[in-house]
Amino acid sequence: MKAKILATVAALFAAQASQAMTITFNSVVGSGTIYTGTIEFDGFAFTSDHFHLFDNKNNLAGGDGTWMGEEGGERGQPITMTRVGGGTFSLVDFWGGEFDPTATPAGFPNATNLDVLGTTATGTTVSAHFQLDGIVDGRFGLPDLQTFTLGSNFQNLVSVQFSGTYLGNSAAISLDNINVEPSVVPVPGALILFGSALLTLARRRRSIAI
Ligand SMILES: [Ca+2]
Ligand SMILES: [Ca+2]
Ligand SMILES: [Ca+2]
Repeated sequence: MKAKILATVAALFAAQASQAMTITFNSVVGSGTIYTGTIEFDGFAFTSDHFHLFDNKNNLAGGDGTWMGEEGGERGQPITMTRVGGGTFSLVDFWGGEFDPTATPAGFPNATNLDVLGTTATGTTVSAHFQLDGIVDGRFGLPDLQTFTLGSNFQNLVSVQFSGTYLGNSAAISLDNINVEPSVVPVPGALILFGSALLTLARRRRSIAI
């Protein structure tokens, strides 16, 4: 009986475990439209003062279907992601890269480094600094975006900010296929069942002791 109760509780909480998911941006046609503010994908909000969604019809960096990008120079603005309606998540990995094969340092330079800054639910910050490979030959040819993997400290996050730099200044980046694990808060019903299971166990132990 005890094993059965514990198995039920374990199954209950396994069902509540977070599920990994990939944000592809592919639900929106990447027309190159300038976005100012927020656009939502798969329960996540992406916010910036100036960013774009492109696809492989544009001869920019080659993403996987639609991808998100921001330019450098005076237009270079960080992109911040949060969960719609609040909540925490883990950032596992993402595709990142430069932005425009024709970009020049004098214009809107491609980033040589991509920085990721996470803020946790307790207010602490975690950061990761990635070096880009300099490969950005457009949608054909070589892969332009690399996969960057975050450490285990990128969890319990309330927001993540992506930004690029070239010689210390704001520079252009692209993002795609962001793998996240949204945290799942156990529903009240599950907590009640868990409490009931513990109570039953306690009673059985007491009756055995008597
Ligand atoms: Ca995509
Ligand atoms: Ca690249
Ligand atoms: Ca390419």
